[in-house]
Amino acid sequence: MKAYWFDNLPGDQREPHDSGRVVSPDYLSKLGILHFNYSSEDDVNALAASRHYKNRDTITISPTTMGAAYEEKVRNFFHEHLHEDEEIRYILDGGGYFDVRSEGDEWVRIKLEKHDLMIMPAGIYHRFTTDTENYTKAMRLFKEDPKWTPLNRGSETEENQYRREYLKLREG
Ligand code: KMT
Ligand code: NI
Repeated sequence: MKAYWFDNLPGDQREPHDSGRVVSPDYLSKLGILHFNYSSEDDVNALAASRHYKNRDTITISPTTMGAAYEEKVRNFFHEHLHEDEEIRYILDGGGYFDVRSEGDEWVRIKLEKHDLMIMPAGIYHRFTTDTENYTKAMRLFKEDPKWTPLNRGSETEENQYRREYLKLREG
C-alpha cells in the first residue's frame, strides 16, 4: 500500500498519477480508512468476523475474464460514488487504485497490491481503477446484503444520511 495526492493531470486513469506528495497512514485513518496486509485468508476471515461481516464475493477485473465489457466496467468503477455501509476490499492478486476524497475534496490515491486489505467507511466518496497491468482479483466484503449498490455523487448523495454521518465522524 502506498498513498499519495493524485496529480489531477490528464491521461489514462490507470497510470499512477503520482504527484510525489505522500499521504500518511495517520491522515488515512482521519478519513476513516484502515489498512492491513494479510498473506493468509484466515486473518481476513477473523477481521471480517470481528466486525460482523455477513457477505462477500470475489471479482476478477481483467479483459480475460470480462472480455468486451472490461473497458466499460473500468469506466464505471471510476465514477465517484459512496456506499451506505462499511466495506472491505482485499486484493487476492494483481493490484489497482482506490481514490478517496480528502477533507478539502481533493483525491487521495491509494495503491493496493496483492494481500493489501482496506476498510472503507460508509459514506466516503471514492472511485476505483485497475492499473496499467489491467488485472485486479479482489474479495469484496459487505456487512449486510441490501446496500451493495454504489450511489453516484450528486445532489441526492449530498443529503444522504450515511454521508452526513460520515462527515460528522470525520469532523469529530
Ligand atoms: C468499489 O467499491 O468501488 C469497488 O468495489 C471497485 C471494485 S473492487 C476492487
Ligand atoms: Ni465503491
